[in-house]
Amino acid sequence: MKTKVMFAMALIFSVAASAVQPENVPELMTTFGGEKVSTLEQWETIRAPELLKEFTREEYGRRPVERPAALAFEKAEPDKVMMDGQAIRKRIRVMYAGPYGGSSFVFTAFIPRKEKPTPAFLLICNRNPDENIDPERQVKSGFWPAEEIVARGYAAIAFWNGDITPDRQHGRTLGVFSVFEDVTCQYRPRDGWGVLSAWAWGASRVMDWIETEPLLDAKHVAVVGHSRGGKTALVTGVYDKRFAMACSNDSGCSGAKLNHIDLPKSEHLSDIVRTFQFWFCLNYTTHVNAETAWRVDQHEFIALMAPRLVCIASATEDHWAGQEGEYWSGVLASPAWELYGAKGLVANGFPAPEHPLQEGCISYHLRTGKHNLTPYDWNCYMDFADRHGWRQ
Ligand code: GTR
Repeated sequence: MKTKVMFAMALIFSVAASAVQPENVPELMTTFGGEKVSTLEQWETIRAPELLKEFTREEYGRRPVERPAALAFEKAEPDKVMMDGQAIRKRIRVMYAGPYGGSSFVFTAFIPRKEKPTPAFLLICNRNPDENIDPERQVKSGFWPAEEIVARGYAAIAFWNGDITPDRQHGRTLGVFSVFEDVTCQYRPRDGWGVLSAWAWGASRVMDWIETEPLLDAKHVAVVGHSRGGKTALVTGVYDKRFAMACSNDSGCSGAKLNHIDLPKSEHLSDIVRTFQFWFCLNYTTHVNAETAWRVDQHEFIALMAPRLVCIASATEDHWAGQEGEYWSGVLASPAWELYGAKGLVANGFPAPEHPLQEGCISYHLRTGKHNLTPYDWNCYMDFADRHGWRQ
């Protein structure tokens, strides 16, 4: 009896009260034609492809290229032993060319000095690179705690999104866009890729290199991003199945947040499209102020990660990202994992801060504090990878 009471109390303390519930959410396991999806085969051959097509045409846009024929890697600097001898640092230049020219970007990898190939976390850094992903480690930031990542036995890899194309309206005419498209032409197809998809393309090119690097275990690579980077991490994982995990930190609207939930303080399509139309394809504007009339929602985008691992994270003060909406996407995406005989997000309700839910293949945690990517978030992601045997 006493144990029962204590168990009930523990449950109360680990579950925060949340009255907000999603409403009229598009049904994940019903096709656009109205057919119920109950087998893995139906999911893989009908439902997942039609969802991917919809998100590509209506939200993130169609890429003119995946891995280009002209792609090469070179050392931007000689390898260097750093972090008190714990890691080897590599600085790699990715060079690529297309019909309209060529471009390149450099990324940094700190790889633990181990006998075995190591699993890795790849950060898409959307903040000032000098302050957040300093390859010299003169400036250290909790946004990318590379020393801690290495100490836990994972490689820490990072690139700056602005090196793929700038995070501005005219970003759509620069960087990778100017290599594969005629950017002097005013016409932009309504389903042409937006900047989020371009950054995700960059993450996939880093994966192309990871696959060639014997010190790394390419089968266990997580892509991580915060906020706009967190939206991009999901786009990366969904379009590139080589990533075994996607960590979407405080990604909010057009990332992990469900639209079919009434969270007045959170960002809506009208807000994001007003300021950041260039992140998406032009068709996305059609859904402004009509997102709940659209036949899909973000949980269905997350479901396209199944059966791989997903981490979703929120922060208590980050109402703009819509914490409950991020949580509910995980819950409602879960049936996709069940078709693979796995569990998605195992939850008893919206959790209290610092009570990560990590039993299934979707991890969700709420952290006390502001919109940010912190060592606490990183440790949750690494705990989840540990739990799934990434460091054997
Ligand atoms: C905000 C934007 C969000 C989020 C955030 C960020 O201004 O409205 O969608 O992406 O920026 O990236 O920090």
